[in-house]
Amino acid sequence: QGYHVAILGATGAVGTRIIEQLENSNINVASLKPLASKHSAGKTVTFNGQTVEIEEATPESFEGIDIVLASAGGAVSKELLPEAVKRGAVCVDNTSAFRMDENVPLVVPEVNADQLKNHHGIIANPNCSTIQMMVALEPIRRKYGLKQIITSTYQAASGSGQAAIDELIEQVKTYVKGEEMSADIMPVKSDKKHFPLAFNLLPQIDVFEEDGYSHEEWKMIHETKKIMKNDMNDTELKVTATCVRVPVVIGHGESVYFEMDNQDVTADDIKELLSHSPGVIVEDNPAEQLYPQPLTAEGKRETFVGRIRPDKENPGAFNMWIVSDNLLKGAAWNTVQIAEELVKRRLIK
Ligand code: 11C
Repeated sequence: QGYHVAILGATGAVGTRIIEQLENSNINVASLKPLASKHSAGKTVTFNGQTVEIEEATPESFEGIDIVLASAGGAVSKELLPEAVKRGAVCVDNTSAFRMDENVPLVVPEVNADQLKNHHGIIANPNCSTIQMMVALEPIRRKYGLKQIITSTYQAASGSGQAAIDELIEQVKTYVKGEEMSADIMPVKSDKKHFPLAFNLLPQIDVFEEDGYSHEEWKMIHETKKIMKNDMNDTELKVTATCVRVPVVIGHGESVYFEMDNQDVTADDIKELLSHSPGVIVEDNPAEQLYPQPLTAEGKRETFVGRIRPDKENPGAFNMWIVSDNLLKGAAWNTVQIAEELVKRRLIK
């Protein structure tokens, strides 16, 4: 008994963490099939102490598979996940390929696990910076209603994958030697120009849209609206974002300004609410210099919040600082957590 699970994109920064999170999940795994491009076929991964060989991903790879956890890029998901669904598998996709499809639930389990029942074979995992903001803000929206969110993000290099981390480390070494840094990957590998991230800030994550917003900013706005709309009875939520890449390896930070419908809420009310909210840890004590940091969030599944304080000018508005491990809650753990929920709710054949 147990589930036959395929990992699509088993060699990447997220794929390797999906395997680790699956080992530490409550899913009974009967077999694990790591899949990747032809280039990685024949390499191995370790799962529950066993060495398992990586196979090249093809449509036939999904015969007999119950669950697919995918993180091999949008184009691969678009091509292969419908093939997996045709063969009876349920897929949790970490890419942006299907997120805005109205037949695809976009799920953060702490927020909208009830949407899983509407799946047609594919469930989308939101963008990392969206996920952590939803975990922290949904309890506030539910209890007090939300009118507006304005966020500025401080996003780690690992959001762009292992090659971006390697480039950042190399730039740091070059800089301290007093030599000129080179850049080929950041901010966006496929874009025209590249700039060093080390000792720098890049206000570009993903490509720019025609309206001047980056695609990462677009995702934060539209994914937030899709996720928070599910059982929403409050007024139309306004969302805007500025996304910045910072020279941090793991852990996205977000400065979030939010306005509630309720104007009588205090900082203590919000701290109390969040300290009992699923997946949230409050680290907020300025007197003790206690606040969330990427280095202390790394390797954890939770979302950390702090610096919770009322805005001085606008009643019902607050500022807050949110940090989470973008590769875990932002990607691998949220993906495996969705699979756990699917199993718990008997939504996998
Ligand atoms: C970044 N948020 O930090 C991106 C990475 O849509 O899943 C995740 C991209 C996505 O670059």
